[in-house]
This record gives sequence, structure tokens and C-alpha cells, in this order.
Amino acid sequence: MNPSFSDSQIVQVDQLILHHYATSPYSEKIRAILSFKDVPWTSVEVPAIMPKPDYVALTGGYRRVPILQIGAHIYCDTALIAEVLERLAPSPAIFPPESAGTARFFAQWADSVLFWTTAAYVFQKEGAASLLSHLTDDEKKAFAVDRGEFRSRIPRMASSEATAALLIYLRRFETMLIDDRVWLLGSSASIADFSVYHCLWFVRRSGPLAAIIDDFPYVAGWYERMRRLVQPPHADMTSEAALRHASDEVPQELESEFYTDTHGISLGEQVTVTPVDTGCDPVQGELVLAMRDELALRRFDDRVGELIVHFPRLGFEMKKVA
Ligand SMILES: N[C@@H](CCC(=O)N[C@@H](CS)C(=O)NCC(=O)O)C(=O)O
Repeated sequence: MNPSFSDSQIVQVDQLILHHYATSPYSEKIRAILSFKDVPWTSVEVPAIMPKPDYVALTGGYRRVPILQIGAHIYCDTALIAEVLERLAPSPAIFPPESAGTARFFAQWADSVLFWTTAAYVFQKEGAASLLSHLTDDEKKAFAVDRGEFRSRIPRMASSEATAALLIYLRRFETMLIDDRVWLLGSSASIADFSVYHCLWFVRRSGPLAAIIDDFPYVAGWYERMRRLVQPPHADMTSEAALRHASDEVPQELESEFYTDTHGISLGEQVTVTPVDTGCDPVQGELVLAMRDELALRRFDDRVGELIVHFPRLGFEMKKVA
């Protein structure tokens, strides 16, 4: 059992608050996992571009979407959120013992290489027109400026290269799903299915460009099954109410016996934790948890009070505050 949870927290699955927005692919990944596990959750809709004052009040600066809130604990990044959901609701599993290792590697590839390939593919002219059709011209300009900054460290991929790569990946998925196999990695669902699903969900929403999937009938069938899993939230909440909820809760004390020091930094020291690829805004706080694959910081917000913000190790860098 992960030491960042007590038994009392495990049963309170009805207190899961997902901060997300409808058009966000990474949020769709978590919505699909929550639905697959049949876990009740509350939805807080957040802005798709900066500023997001209520969101960063909870995170301390981290802007990427989604985050999961459990009381005064905030979980950043879908790789960590998926692990947390597995601990809270282990069945049905998304890290089944027979494929958990492969699935984690596969998901890491999908969330980076496949995601940026699909992004380059869908943001060709016709795809962008469809994906951004709900925005005014001014909002489209603001979105382009916001995302330019957000992804400035990610190499640009030409749409022709993205199309070629996507066709290769779809062919590989097709062979993995041949004869209507239900899941990508064998007889059980895994995080690999959810990480590929959210990328193809992006493609499916790109108007005329969505048809690229139709030449791969097993992939199209698998995608439809995944899509049909996704259920709406059980309740809605405003961001102000989510902040009040966090301030009414006292964060749980975390056990320190699992401490894994790879940085020469002790628990109790002030550190920053920063994503290394996109939205590279540092979050500062006191290091209160440092496990092999998870870090957590204690921080105080003027409006909310004490919060514990959790990050995965992979994809983030931690530095001591001088
Ligand atoms: N590695 C992160 C990536 C999350 C991410 O890039 N989310 C997109 C939305 S799908 C985002 O934050 N875009 C900028 C924004 O919404 O402000 C994760 O797995 O949570």
C-alpha cells in the first residue's frame, strides 16, 4: 500500500474532484479511467488557457490539466493520477500484474511520442478549424499565443511527417488488436489502452482528418468500445467551492519511512518541482514525501491554507531552494 494514503482515505472515493475541461485529451484519459473503474467523481470545469487563478491557488503554479483533488491533497499529472486511482479502486485493474511493466512503458511512449504526433497531425488547417470551432477569432489568437509558450520546448513536427508516423502507429495497433482483441496488451485492460485512447480521441475530434482511423477496422472497433466506456461526472462543483473544500480539510500526515533520496535533499527542505517538457512553471514548498516514483510538497495558499501537492518523479525536476 502506498504510504501517502490512510485506510480512511481509500474508502472516500466519492470525494474525488477532477479539475478538467471538456476538450482536454489528458482529461479524457482520466475521465475514461474513472468510468472504467466505476468510481464516482465531481467535476470542476477549468479554463483552457491562462490565467487560471483558482487552479494555481491549489497547485502553487502548476497549470497543466487535469489535476485530481482529494481534500487538501492535489495530484498533478495523469501518470500519477492513474496510479492514485488504482490504489483507491484496485478493481478492475489498469496495472494488471501480467502486463503492468510493459503497460507503464507503453503509456509513457503514448503520452509523449504518440501525443505530439497526433497534435501535429490534428493541428493541420482542416483539423484546427474543427477543434477550435467553438472559439471566436480573438479566442483562437489567444489560444495560439498561450500554447506557443506552453509547448516551446517541444520540437515542431511537419504535418507530413506526423501523418506518416501516425499511419505507422495505427498499423502497429491494428496488428495488436487483430481478430477483435479487446485490449492492446492482451486479455486485460491496462493503462496502455487509456493512454492511446486519449490520443486517438484527439484525432477523432479533428473533423475531416478523423477518417485516418477508418482504414484500421480493429483500431476503430477498439476505439468505439473505449469511447462508450466514458460516463459523465456524478456531480459538478465550482472552483470556489473546491477551494473552500480544500481549506476545510486538514491534509493527512505523510509517512517518511519510504524516503528515497536521489538529490541530496532532506525531507523538510524547501524545494521547487517543475515539469521538464511543457508548462514549465515551478511549484515551491517543503518536501514532505520523496518515494521512488512520487514527490509531495507542503505549501500554503492565502485563500486555501495548507495543501499537499503531489507529483510523479518522471517528467519533473526537483531543486533545492537556495
Ligand atoms: N504530462 C501531463 C500533460 C498534461 C497536458 O499537457 N494537458 C494539457 C491539456 S490536455 C494542458 O495542460 N494544456 C495547457 C492547458 O490546458 O493550460 C499529464 O499527463 O497530465
